[in-house]
Amino acid sequence: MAIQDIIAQFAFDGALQAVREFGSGHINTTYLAQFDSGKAYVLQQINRFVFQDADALMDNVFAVTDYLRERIAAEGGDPDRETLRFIRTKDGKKYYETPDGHAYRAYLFVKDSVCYDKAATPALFQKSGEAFGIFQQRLRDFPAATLTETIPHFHDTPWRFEHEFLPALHRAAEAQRKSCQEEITWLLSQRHQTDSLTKLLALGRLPLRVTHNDTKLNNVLFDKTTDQPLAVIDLDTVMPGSALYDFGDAIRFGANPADEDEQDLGKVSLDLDYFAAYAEGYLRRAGDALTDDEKAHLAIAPFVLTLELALRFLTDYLNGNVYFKTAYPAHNLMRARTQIKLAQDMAAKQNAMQAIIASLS
Ligand code: ADP
Ligand code: GN1
Ligand code: MG
Repeated sequence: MAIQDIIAQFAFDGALQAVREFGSGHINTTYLAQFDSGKAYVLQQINRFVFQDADALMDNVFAVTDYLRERIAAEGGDPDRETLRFIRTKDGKKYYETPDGHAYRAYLFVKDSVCYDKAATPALFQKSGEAFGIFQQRLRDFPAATLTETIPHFHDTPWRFEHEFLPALHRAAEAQRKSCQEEITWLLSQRHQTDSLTKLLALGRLPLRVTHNDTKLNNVLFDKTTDQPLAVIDLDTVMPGSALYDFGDAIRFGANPADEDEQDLGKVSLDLDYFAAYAEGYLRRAGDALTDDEKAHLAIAPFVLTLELALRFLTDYLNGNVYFKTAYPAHNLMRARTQIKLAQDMAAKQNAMQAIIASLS
């Protein structure tokens, strides 16, 4: 179905002027549609391999954004700039399903906004920490039980090890396994580290909260002129989780000066200045939404989340690249390598991270 015909299904303001693909995510396909009313909208094809229950997914994001809009309005903010405004179809549905089963949803494009794949300075990264801290603070009383866990076991690192990585390893052809033997050996040696966060949740030492679960820097919108953080986007994985998942994943992606798929591993490391800047911004804004136990364990989260992503990327490589978008056959292997290098650097800097958190708490 032509993209123009899909756009025509939504209750947009004005007549379509132009549409183009944009964004750099690994999961959804994203379009920007410009209208003669002066408004622009983001149209996204939902990846149904990743999100099997589109109804539950869209119920989640409508519920969370409606809740955030109320909170933002009560604080005197602008809900159309500080969170996503989803647009229903002309017949009132939360997404449009094409006759051949593809699902699309739409929301308002935030004008004069920008997303970064990399923070040029620690100060900018600190602002993304503020954005996720504010997000956590605003959602602290959201009724978690009303949300569906759209991807079960999303940050259940030991589950990903046992039920995804090991089976993929056993299924893979020998040649494929040999091409990443070193990575496999290292990951197998880290099995005992996979449950560092989940065991704390199971013991009740970490509370289950409504969290974002995909806190990459490019999931924060900044104001194009002032560089102030505007909104947290990419809300598909908002589910019950741990604040430590959000903190760890943000550090994993944003405190490494290299790209997630950098081939020169010499460039991959944990930058402690970036770590300190993010932690300061996040803690200041999340404030009393976090418990002392959560704060005390923040420093171990980046390692666990980085180990988890190494497992997920290598699993997808062994499975023949069925989950993440890839540009070449060894793309997921390159991503797994950067994550392993980064996790090793984080392990070496564990005490330094702990000292920074202690100085901020
Ligand atoms: P993905 O799941 O593919 O990562 P995102 O929801 O993160 O999809 O969107 C991809 C990119 O599109 C973002 O990184 C951002 O650059 C841009 N984008 C998404 N939503 C908006 C919005 N409401 N306003 C402006 N830009 C947006
Ligand atoms: C995916 O959609 P995107 O690119 O923001 C993935 C995250 C990974 C990330 C790694 C639903 O996020 O879990 O951390 O890639 N999202 C999903 O870059 O699996
Ligand atoms: Mg994204």
